[in-house]
Amino acid sequence: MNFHVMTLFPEMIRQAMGESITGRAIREGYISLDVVNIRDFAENKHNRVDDYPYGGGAGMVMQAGPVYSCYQSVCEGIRKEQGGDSGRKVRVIYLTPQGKVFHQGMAQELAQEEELVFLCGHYEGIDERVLEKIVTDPVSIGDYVLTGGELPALVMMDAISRLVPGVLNNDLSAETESFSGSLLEYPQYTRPEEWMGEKVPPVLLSGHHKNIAAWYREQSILRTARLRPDLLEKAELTPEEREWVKGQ
Ligand code: 6GU
Repeated sequence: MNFHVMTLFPEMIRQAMGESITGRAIREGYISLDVVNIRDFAENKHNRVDDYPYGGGAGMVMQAGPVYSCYQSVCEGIRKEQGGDSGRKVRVIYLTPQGKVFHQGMAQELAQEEELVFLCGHYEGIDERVLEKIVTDPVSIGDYVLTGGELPALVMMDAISRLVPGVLNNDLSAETESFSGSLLEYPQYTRPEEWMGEKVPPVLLSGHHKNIAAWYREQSILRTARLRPDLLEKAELTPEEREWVKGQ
């Protein structure tokens, strides 16, 4: 997976992606990160990339020219890296509260791509004409307003990275964790066996793997029912499990 990020705050992207699991994945070559500063494509000597909105109104708008030049530079980089045009249309994700709301299924779909380009806006937005020319996927990360697209791009890259083969230590964990099958994770415990008078559930100390697996499943279903009943509707439960959770 090769991520390309167009932003006015390149350090924000590099710093966050350089830490923890994504940082290791980059160093080990499972993912790559190409961050491009839109300001490098400013068309004036003051390096300004925003201007007043036509029609008036509050705030500033990012100009089409620098964003488009930045995009062309990213595309040129991809072509060079691939040794010619792959024929595949690269997906350009524009982070905007007006986009489709990001979810795990979208992360799974995007993780299949070889290249992903993220366009992070700032100020009040970006000139619509360049968005129409280059954006394939407008995406939001939820119904609240942020100051820019950097944090949403980081959220998406984090969620996508962990689905790329090799990024997590075990291929299983990305599968079994929260939201696969739309169930929340079961509670987890580690040493000590008793903490502030609270004991670890005895089944986990039993060494009986079948019982433990059944308890995990039960806890996942219970948690989902209590905390996210909306998820339970589309969850993959057996008819027996559906009947059982009704009685809980
Ligand atoms: Cl993608 N951008 C901004 N600015 N705010 C958001 C968002 C994106 N998703 C939720 N809020």
